[in-house]
This record gives sequence, structure tokens and C-alpha cells, in this order.
Amino acid sequence: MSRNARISIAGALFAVAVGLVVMTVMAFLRSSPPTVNFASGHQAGKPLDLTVQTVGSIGYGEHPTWVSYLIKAPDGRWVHTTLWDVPPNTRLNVTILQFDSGSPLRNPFLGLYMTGPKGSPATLNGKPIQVVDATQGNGVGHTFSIPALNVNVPLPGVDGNAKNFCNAAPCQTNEAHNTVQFSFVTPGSGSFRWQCFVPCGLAYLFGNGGPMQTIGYMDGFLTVVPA
Ligand SMILES: [Cu+2]
Repeated sequence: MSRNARISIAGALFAVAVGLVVMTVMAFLRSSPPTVNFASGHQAGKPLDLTVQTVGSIGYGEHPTWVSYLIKAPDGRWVHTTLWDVPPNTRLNVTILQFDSGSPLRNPFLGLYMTGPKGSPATLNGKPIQVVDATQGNGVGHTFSIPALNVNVPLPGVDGNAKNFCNAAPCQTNEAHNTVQFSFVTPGSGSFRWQCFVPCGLAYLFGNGGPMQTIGYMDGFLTVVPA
């Protein structure tokens, strides 16, 4: 084989390798969940309502059996993502509809409701609550925690044997759930990791794998962006 022929074969193989790398990277980028934007068009100073749900199994997509969070987009659709863009210095009135069963907490400290320096007290099904004893009742299903903002909101579980237990998202309000409400104020800027602190990744090592370490399920980012 001539030298030129060898060079062109090597070149072609190199091009194929580069193409495969690019395709893999693109597939990975496309697989990350979408971002829901609550910042654009927001009127400065006006509080913003966020409605979120937690489900025992998402019921569709790549991991239908995984626990997950979903959020209601401004147009009313339930979106399977944990990446939320929010306006700065804004009170977020958060409603979490918790459709999953629960368990005792590994650390009772996580049973404490904390909503940051300017946050409001939390309510569970309309009644004020300061701490939940996860060794009682149906335990705690998940927490909504933003460590950097001092936000920790435990979400008490529902009866996993309830006739109207929700098995696939988006769950409806006629299915068994607990409603947790609270508010907190967003900082002027920054991107803040939030996550669940209940090791709810069933079938993974110590419950901390799978959905617990995958953006879109049990952790995400609250990103403050200018309106
Ligand atoms: Cu969880």
C-alpha cells in the first residue's frame, strides 16, 4: 500500500473516531433535563408561586421506577426536571405535593423545617409545623433542601398501601398526598444546589445511588437569573 493510501485510511479512521466522540457528547448533553424559566417576564418585587410534586415512581422515560421531583411550568404543564431559573430577591411561595410513602430519617435533624433568614413558617396540610418525628406515622418520603440557603423542608410520607396511591407521574390531587407549603426569598445572584436528604434510591448502595445522584430526579439547581 502506498504511503498516501495509508495516510488517507488513517485520516478516515480518525474522522470516524472524532465523529463517534462528538455523537456521544451530543447524546449526553441532550439527555440532561430541561430548565424551566420562572425569571423571564417576572415583575420585580412580586412573589412567585412554585408548585412541585414528588412521586414514588416517575412511570416513564429512561428510569420509570425511580423516585422523582416534577415542577409545574408557568404554562401549567408538569415538567420532569429539577433545573429551575428564578428571579433575584423574590419571595418564592412553594407548594409541594408529596405523593410518596416514607421511612424514618437517618438523622432526626432533617425533620426540622428551616426556610432561611427571610422564610415563612411551613405548613403541613394547612397546619403549622416546625418539626416532624419521622419514627411516627408514615415517616418522611423526601426532603427539599437547599443547604447554602438554610432551607430544609421534610416531606412526610403517605400510606404506601392507600387505595389511591399514585404509581406514575404526574400524580393528581385526588390521589393520596401531603401538601407542604412554605416561602423563602431568593438571593441577588448565584446557582444553588438543592437535593433530597432521604436516601430514597431503592436498590442502590445505602439508597444513595440512582435517582439520588441524578439531576432531574432527587437533586437539581435553583439558578438566580435577572428577570
Ligand atoms: Cu428523595
